[in-house]
Amino acid sequence: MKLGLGLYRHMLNDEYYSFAVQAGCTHVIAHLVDYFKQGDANPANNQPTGAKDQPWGVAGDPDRLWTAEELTNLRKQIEAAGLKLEAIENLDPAHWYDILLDGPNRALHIRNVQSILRAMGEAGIPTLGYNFSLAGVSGRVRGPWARGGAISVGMDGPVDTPIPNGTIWNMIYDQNAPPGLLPSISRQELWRRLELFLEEVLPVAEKAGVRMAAHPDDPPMPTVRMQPRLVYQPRMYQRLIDISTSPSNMLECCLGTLAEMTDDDFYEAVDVYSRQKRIAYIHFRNVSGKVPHYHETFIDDGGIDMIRVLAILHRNEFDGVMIPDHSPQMTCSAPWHAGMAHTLGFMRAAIMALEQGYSLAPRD
Ligand SMILES: [Mn+2]
Repeated sequence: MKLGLGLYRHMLNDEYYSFAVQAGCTHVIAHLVDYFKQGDANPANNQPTGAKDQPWGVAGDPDRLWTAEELTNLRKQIEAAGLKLEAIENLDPAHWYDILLDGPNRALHIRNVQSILRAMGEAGIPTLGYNFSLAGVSGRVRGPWARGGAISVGMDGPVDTPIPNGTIWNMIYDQNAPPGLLPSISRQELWRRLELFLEEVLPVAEKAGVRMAAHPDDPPMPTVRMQPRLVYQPRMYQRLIDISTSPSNMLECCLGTLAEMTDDDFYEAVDVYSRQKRIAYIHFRNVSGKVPHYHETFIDDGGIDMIRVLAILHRNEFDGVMIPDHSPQMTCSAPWHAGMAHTLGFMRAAIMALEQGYSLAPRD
């Protein structure tokens, strides 16, 4: 098991790389989408949440794809700092919105994703995290709900406000879109769009040596903002895996999101997916409660026994990267850093204990 740190675009610099190395990380997962651009609801040193039904910000330049050259430079910078670049997390909505919407630019957007996959292969970056969703991460609220009154995020009920035209995946891709709302589609139609997408991009990913890693729907509700979701119960990840046996068809396994789900046994899900060797990397996070009422917690303080999770992953010989995902904001001058350091310290201690063969079996 490898310890990594997820860094947002504005954190991709030497200061943050040093912090990662100092905390015991060997890997970085990089976000290239600028979630914080022109958004007023997101403090830059926290995870993006937006307001409950407000977008994170404006998507990137639709005509500027990430090139092999800039990706190679990023990998080299990260390697110069003593780390490895394991994955790029998330596609920019500007580059693929009509794949999600089945819109007029779909063919162009398929070529966009194929180009990005080839560029990543050329740059030697092994994984692309993605989230096939219309509403994206929306419907979450912030409050002093974690231990000691630390600010965390969560959900306080379903969010059913429809998505306005020009917004997808919780970001604005067209600021001049005509007024109006995105019509609801069926779940069957959304699965069809995902299947078609994977059919067209997985062969390119495989040839480029890049794994596509799917994040489950966060928050995992059957519908969010009047649109269906794909993976909102643990068992639904299997349908995604079964779409293709390609070694590039992988999971970005978000433990917090799985824990927020209402059905199935959480530990069994971790066991089943890690035994199938289809987990590309892991978002390590704890929560209390289930959708539509849950809060993110400190890593040692939620409903999930995170040591038990690590023991399952260790037993199944999971050798991928794990990153802290989110943490509550600790009260100090560097809330993001403190939250990450706390989570990383917990993870490192448990991983060391497991790898050194200490018995971590529960008493009963
Ligand atoms: Mn996650």
